[in-house]
Amino acid sequence: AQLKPEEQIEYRQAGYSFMAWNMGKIKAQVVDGSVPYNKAQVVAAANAIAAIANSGMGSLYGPGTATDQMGDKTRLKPEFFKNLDEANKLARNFTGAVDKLASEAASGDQARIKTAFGEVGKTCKACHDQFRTK
Ligand code: ASC
Repeated sequence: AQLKPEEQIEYRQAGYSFMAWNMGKIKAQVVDGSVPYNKAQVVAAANAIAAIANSGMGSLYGPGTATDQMGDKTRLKPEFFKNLDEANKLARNFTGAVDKLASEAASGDQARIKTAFGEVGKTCKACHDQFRTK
């Protein structure tokens, strides 16, 4: 059965929250250097992000799950549902960048991981800029 709008919002927020935790680990080790680089941890983090991003999150963006109906439970702009082709394109850019981050993590090349991490961040931001309220 289709999840209720409240449930869709809860699960997608849980997914983004867990991805953000893992992005933070990669950032600390590979971008900031505030934590020593540990290949296995970065691989695990990148794989966790990829698994979540590729788990079918699109099904958590059903009708009635934007701010017009759900108020401050979500930051999803109602415009999302009028621009689904654009939303799908942004989602594909995101999963593509995440898959690249996972493959670079496996290589262990920190410079390449850093670049791929930056590319993932851009695809996060592209969707926020268009479809997330401030
Ligand atoms: C993160 C996070 C985001 C993105 C974004 C990239 O780690 O929580 O929302 O990266 O900041 O621009």
